[in-house]
Amino acid sequence: MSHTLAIIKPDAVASGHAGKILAHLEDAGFTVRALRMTRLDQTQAGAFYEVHRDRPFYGELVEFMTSGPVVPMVLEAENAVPKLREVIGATDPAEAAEGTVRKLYAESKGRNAIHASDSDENAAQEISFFFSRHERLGVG
Ligand code: 3AN
Repeated sequence: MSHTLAIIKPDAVASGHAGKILAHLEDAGFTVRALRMTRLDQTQAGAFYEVHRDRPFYGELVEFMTSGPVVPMVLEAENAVPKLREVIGATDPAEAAEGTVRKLYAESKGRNAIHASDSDENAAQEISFFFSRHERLGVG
């Protein structure tokens, strides 16, 4: 079993889709190992998206991710990272496959409902960013 980090983003929390997205992920075979609702400040969101600092959408991304509550969670499954990327679909909902979380719930490339780690290395880093060892119940 391996682990990945998902974040239900402010657009999906605000539109009342957090519960449906959580159910979707559980139905897809993930076990939730840690979860909370929180609101990121500019410093936290800036640090989380540090790798995108030079991208033209960085400012917009940080502003959006601090605009309301988010729901980060640790998910467990076999091949959790690639499996979750498949379940959430392409970054742009217009290009996301039918039945994926982004196809169902995302509004646009920026307001795209959910984040998922893109490698095992980043998953470990992102899990530690949000959850202490105690909170993730001894996992990872
Ligand atoms: P993914 O979330 O699918 O890994 P990345 O890593 O290319 O996509 O981008 C990270 C985040 O930056 C995306 N989740 C999205 O919210 C935001 N983003 C990506 N491209 C754009 C864009 N062209 N305009 C606004 N936001 C974007």
